[in-house]
Amino acid sequence: MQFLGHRDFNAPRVRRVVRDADYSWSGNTMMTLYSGTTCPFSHRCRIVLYEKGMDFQVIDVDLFNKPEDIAVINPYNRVPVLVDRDLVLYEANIINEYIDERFPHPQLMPPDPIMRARARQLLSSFEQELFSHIDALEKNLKSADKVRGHVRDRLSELAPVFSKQKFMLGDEFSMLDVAIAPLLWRLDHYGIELPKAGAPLMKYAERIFSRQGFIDALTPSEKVMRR
Ligand SMILES: N[C@@H](CCC(=O)N[C@@H](CS)C(=O)NCC(=O)O)C(=O)O
Repeated sequence: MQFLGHRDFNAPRVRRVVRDADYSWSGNTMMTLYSGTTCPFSHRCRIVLYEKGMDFQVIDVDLFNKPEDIAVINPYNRVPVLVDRDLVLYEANIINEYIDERFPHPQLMPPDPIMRARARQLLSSFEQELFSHIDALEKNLKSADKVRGHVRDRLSELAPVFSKQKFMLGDEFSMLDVAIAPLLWRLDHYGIELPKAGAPLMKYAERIFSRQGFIDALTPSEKVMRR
């Protein structure tokens, strides 16, 4: 596994496609994210890493030619996977909470236990209501049309919130915004069109898309998903 060196804070991170990589992680001291180049879950983790501005490396995993070694580090054989010395984590939200606690600035989960519990509840609702359908959209399964309608309706319900506030939890960017951003970025790509009433949600989406951390986190394949 290659070490990419220290971060120049003005430069976007180096990203490389790894096919014949050495996936053994012993001895590597840099936090490493194995990330799918078009994977919305990996996208979430990249956003958090870039928002934090600490040292890390991203290894691009080609999901159409997935290295067998991913199954060695994740029994579910999926990305994202985070390796931090002896710690190996999978599940995007778990990875993101770990990064947030390890590098508390800027803090993305609310500091107050009650608000934090609410945030986790909402993260769970996003998974159940929206992200559980990603596979159907990614693979354009038979159910994709029904799913498009479902996702459109759930997002339209959220839209009025953004007439009153800048971000999901108020005026501060948080883990909730990170969690939903990859879906908002992919709406055109998935063929999901919001009704006019969805305009405040799309304004909110643009606020996220203009953040430097969000821009830096995009892979070349993601950049072309939105016109
Ligand atoms: N619930 C998981 C979902 C991860 C997931 O579904 N990853 C997909 C790519 S987006 C994957 O690796 N699929 C296996 C494959 O394509 O072979 C998470 O939050 O990390």
